[in-house]
Amino acid sequence: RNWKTEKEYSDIKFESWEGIGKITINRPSVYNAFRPETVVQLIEAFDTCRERQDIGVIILTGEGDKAFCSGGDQNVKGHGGYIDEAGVPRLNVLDLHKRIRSMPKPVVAMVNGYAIGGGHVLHVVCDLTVASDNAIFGQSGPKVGSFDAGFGSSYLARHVGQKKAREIWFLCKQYSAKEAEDMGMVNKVVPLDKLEDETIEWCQIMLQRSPMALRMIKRGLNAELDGQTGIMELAGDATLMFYLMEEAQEGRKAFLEKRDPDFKQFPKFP
Ligand code: 2NE
Repeated sequence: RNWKTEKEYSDIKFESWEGIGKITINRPSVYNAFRPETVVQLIEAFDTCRERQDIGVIILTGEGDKAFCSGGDQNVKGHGGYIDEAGVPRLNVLDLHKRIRSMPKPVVAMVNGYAIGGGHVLHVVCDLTVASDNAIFGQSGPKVGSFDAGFGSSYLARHVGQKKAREIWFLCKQYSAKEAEDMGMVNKVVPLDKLEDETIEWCQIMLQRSPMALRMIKRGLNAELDGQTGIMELAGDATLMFYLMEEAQEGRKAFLEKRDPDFKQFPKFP
């Protein structure tokens, strides 16, 4: 595949090919742990994918065959968060979770090794997870002085159920890709050398589907869980669809033409 580099970054790779955006955490020496700068770069790449008309689905993965992501970089963990280059403590990965959640296009985690701690949370917040058979899943927060009681817990419980979610967090055990698939938090497990092919195939199928239909399904599934924020995003897309209708155009036209709008011409569906 002829992946085109979209932009050069220090901590990530951002590429695209035939409608697919591929974002790779590129810090293999620390098992693709993220520091604040990594997260800033991930957010920029995801924001670009959101804006780009020619990108319909996004893959998130890690460089190499050892790790998808091992969570926050323990080398820069300080008081109050992960310390950025300016010395400011941050937990900006939560902003990335929100971006992935809000992304009106499918996001697929292509898990190529360890998905541990905050790396596990990243695969949890993606819409789909395709994993290689050497992938290992687990939480480590309560072992290393951290936790994610947000999407990393509550949304995880929607995947695997409350008992399993509590087990994953309380015990911090590691689970094989097969166990993760059996629990319902992984969609498909394939041999490592087939991982990208399989993920691309899933992406290509989704690219053939109606983008608006996929968007509305994601919004609806999120809205059930995300309270007022979820309803707001679903409602925002309802407004988008309304703006595409003649009925909404009539209101705008009438205002600009300084006349009363004629909404009687539009059907009142049962
Ligand atoms: C991932 C795991 C289980 C792999 O174990 P193993 O034995 O196969 O490899 P090893 O030797 O531990 O790791 C390989 C290299 O990667 C570095 C290691 O220090 C090691 O470096 P060298 O000794 O070769 O120089 N490395 C791995 N993970 C790292 C990390 N997160 N930060 C910095 N360097 C890392 C094993 O490595 C592991 O358990 N890693 C730590 C996982 C972890 O605790 N992550 C943070 C959890 S908290 C979090 O992510 C978080 C959150 O809970 C809430 C919000 C935001 C973030």
